[in-house]
Amino acid sequence: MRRGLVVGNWKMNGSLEFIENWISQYTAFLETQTETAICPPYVYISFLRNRLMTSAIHMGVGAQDCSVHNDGAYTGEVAANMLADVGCSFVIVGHSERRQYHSESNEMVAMKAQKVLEAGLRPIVCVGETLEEREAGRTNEVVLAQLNAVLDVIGPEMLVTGALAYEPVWAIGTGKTAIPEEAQEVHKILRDSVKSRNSDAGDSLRIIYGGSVKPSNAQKLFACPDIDGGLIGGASLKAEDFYAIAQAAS
Ligand code: G2H
Repeated sequence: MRRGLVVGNWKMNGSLEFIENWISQYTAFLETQTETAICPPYVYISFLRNRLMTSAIHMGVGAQDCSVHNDGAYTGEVAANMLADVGCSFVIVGHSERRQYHSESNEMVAMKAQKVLEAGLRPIVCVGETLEEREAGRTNEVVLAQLNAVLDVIGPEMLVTGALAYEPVWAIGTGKTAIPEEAQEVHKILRDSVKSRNSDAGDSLRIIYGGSVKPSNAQKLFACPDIDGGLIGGASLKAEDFYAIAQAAS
C-alpha cells in the first residue's frame, strides 16, 4: 500500500507576506493522512520551513531544482547539499519548464537526481511529453527515455526514496488535464518499466500526476490504481485548494 504524496510547486510565485497568509489559512485545516510538501522559490525555503516548524502543520519543504555541481564558480546556481543544509527534504528535477526554458537534457536531469541523493535528499523526477509528441504517437517512447536516463544512473531502488512525476507538457498551467484514463495508462507504463528492473521497487514507487490538478479533478485522478498523488502548481497557491487536493490522495 503506497501512501499518498501531494507536493506543491509554487514555481516563481510568492512573497514573505504571501507565505504568512498561506500558513495562517492552512492552519485552519485538519491534518491529512497524505504526505505533503511545498517547493517555494529558493529564497523562501528557510522562511517557509521556519514558519512551518513553529506551526502545527506537518509538511515538508522542497526545492524546484538544483545544480549538477557541488560547489564552486557557478554563478546563480544552488547545490543539493545547500538545500539539505537549509532543511529541504525533496528536490524536483527535470520539470518540463527546466527542460524547455533551460535546455536540460535527460542526462543532466539524471546527474541532478544523483546529486540530490548524494545530499541525502529525495528526488522528484519529472517526465512528460509535449502535445506534438503525443499527437505523433510518441508518448511512451519519450517518457520512457526520460525515465530510463535517470534509472541508468541512480537505479530503481534509489528512485523509490523520492517519487516519479508524470506531467504531460500540454496539461501544465493550461487548464487542460489529462483524463484519468489517459494519465493512468502512462503511469502504468512507467511503473511496469521500473518493475522490469526491480519488481519491489516498481510496486513501492510513488508515481504522482501533475498538470492542472484542481480540487474538482483530483479525486478521479487519484482513484486510478497507479496514480499515488500529485505535483500541484497553480492550485497549490491557495491553501484551501492544496488541502482539498491532499485530502483527495488520502
Ligand atoms: C505542472 C504543475 C506543477 P500546474 O507544472 O508542477 O503545474 O498544476 O499549474 O499545471
